[in-house]
Amino acid sequence: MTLKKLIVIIPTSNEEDTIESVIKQIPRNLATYTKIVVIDKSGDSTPIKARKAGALVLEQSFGGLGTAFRLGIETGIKLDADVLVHIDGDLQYDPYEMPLLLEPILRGEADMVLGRRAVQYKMPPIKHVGNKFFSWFVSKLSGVTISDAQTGYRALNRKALEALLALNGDYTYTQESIIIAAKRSIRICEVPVTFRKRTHGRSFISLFKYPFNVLVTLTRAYIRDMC
Ligand SMILES: Nc1nc2c(ncn2[C@@H]2O[C@H](COP(=O)(O)OP(=O)(O)OP(=O)(O)O)[C@@H](O)[C@H]2O)c(=O)[nH]1
Ligand SMILES: [Mg+2]
Repeated sequence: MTLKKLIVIIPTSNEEDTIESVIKQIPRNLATYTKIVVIDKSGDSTPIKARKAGALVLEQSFGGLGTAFRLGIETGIKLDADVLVHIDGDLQYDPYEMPLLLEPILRGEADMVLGRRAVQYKMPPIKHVGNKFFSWFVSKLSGVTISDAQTGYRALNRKALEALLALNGDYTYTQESIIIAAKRSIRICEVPVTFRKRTHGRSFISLFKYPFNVLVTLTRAYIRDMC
């Protein structure tokens, strides 16, 4: 498959220190046409900087990161994407590595490619344990072996985009998107990517809210798909 239209979605919540670098480092030679869309929920200068760097900015008026992801999926479909890449706006993932995520889709071997954080800084132990637990749990629920279910770097073809319109979670999307995709026969694979320490801004993850919200979302998704 040759890539005609690539849409890159970046969710941001107060990422004014990194958003320009993320946008500028996205390779522009991967498709005939590339559009970068920032889904922003910030009170800082992120949207101004994103527009200056050439992105289309959509302001998110309600909800959390799950809502932002879903808005990104709908936008990708509206803009007629062949492939959509979703990358966090805090520069923890490397935009130059985008071809690694596109390759399995372009070779026709996968519909959704997850950037597995293979080369990475040492995560705080609690995050590391949480990541291992939820990756195991998502693998059990989905029937697909996933080693990094919480990644913020992924590529999706049109078939995967349409399947993920079924997403419901408002708080986050990472684990639910894998369960929904697996239940709809979307071919999922993981490729190793680099993951860096956050150097600016703040994580949205709260150690108390996160596991609770994820468990509720996953249980709902599982029950919905079983019925
Ligand atoms: N539009 C939007 N973006 C969000 C929201 N919450 C977080 N983000 C963005 O989503 C991306 C992922 O959030 P992070 O806080 O980095 O989550 P994380 O990478 O799992 O956690 P850290 O490793 O601690 O950074 C970042 O670009 C955030 O700015 C939200 O409610 N709306
Ligand atoms: Mg982050």
